[in-house]
Amino acid sequence: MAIVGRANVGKSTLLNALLGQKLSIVSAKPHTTRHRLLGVLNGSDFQAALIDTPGFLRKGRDQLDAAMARQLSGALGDAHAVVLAAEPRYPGDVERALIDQIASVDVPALLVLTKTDTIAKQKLLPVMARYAETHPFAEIVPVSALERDGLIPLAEAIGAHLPEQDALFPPEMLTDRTTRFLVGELVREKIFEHYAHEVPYDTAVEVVTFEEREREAPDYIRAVVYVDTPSQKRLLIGKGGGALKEVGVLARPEIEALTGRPAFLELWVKVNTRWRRKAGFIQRTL
Ligand SMILES: Nc1nc2c(ncn2[C@@H]2O[C@H](COP(=O)(O)OP(=O)(O)OP(=O)(O)O)[C@@H](O)[C@H]2O)c(=O)[nH]1
Ligand SMILES: [Mg+2]
Repeated sequence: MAIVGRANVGKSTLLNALLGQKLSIVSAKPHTTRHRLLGVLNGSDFQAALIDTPGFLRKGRDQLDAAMARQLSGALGDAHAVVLAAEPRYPGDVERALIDQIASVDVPALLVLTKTDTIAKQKLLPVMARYAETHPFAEIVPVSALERDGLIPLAEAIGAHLPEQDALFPPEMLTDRTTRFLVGELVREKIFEHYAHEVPYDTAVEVVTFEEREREAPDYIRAVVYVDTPSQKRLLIGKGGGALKEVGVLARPEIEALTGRPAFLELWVKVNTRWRRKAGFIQRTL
């Protein structure tokens, strides 16, 4: 079941809330998620392969945008069912474009109205009514992932609208992504949270070394943070390395929570001019 929607509506937060575990990175800035990411939700009598996707991009400027758009349309094309996530407002052009795509793949679609903690309850009904006119949604479920409100009805709706088939994944499997990838994402999340303007968008992270150690010895992790320009490199590193150090300080406990192991994290910054236009590089880091 692919989770699609406008950028920043809370798709990744929703995936994490449904799984009860942080898997997908989240930030207040749009276009945080660049990849499809599988999260396996095991209900009492169903298993759902939830796919987080990048926010909808109308017109790509470069290869990275194109790759992100492909991740979204690929996930939509493969899905047996779709969750359209939208903020609790009347549908806009992005939602209408996505509804057109959903209608063309002809699979059951749930509408999730996110962030319901941000509006008065009585304002929800007219929004739900307007959406119901745009597409025959199987169900419309209002949710606040932040307050964990509406998640149980949503999980039930997901279970109810999945096609009948055998479970695809062993019950202990949470995702298809490697720990290496998820660690790189956690570093990227901190950069999204803590740097302004284009820096997060011109940043890619690659974990180049991941050495698991014995017992109490911390795992040794080395990640390279790629930026577009020398001035971005200076910004990222900060005075006396302070800014980059802060990224490491924030990312490390989350990495340790993910692996359940102590970690030693070393970050390096490298300039890779115009990497957003380099298909090979994007493929390697996506
Ligand atoms: N108030 C409130 N904020 C939320 C809720 N869910 C998500 N947010 C916030 O919305 C912002 C975007 O959340 P994400 O989960 O990164 O959104 P996304 O749709 O995955 O965004 P992209 O990956 O950029 O497309 C973050 O600042 C979240 O904290 C919610 O239920 N209530
Ligand atoms: Mg996201």
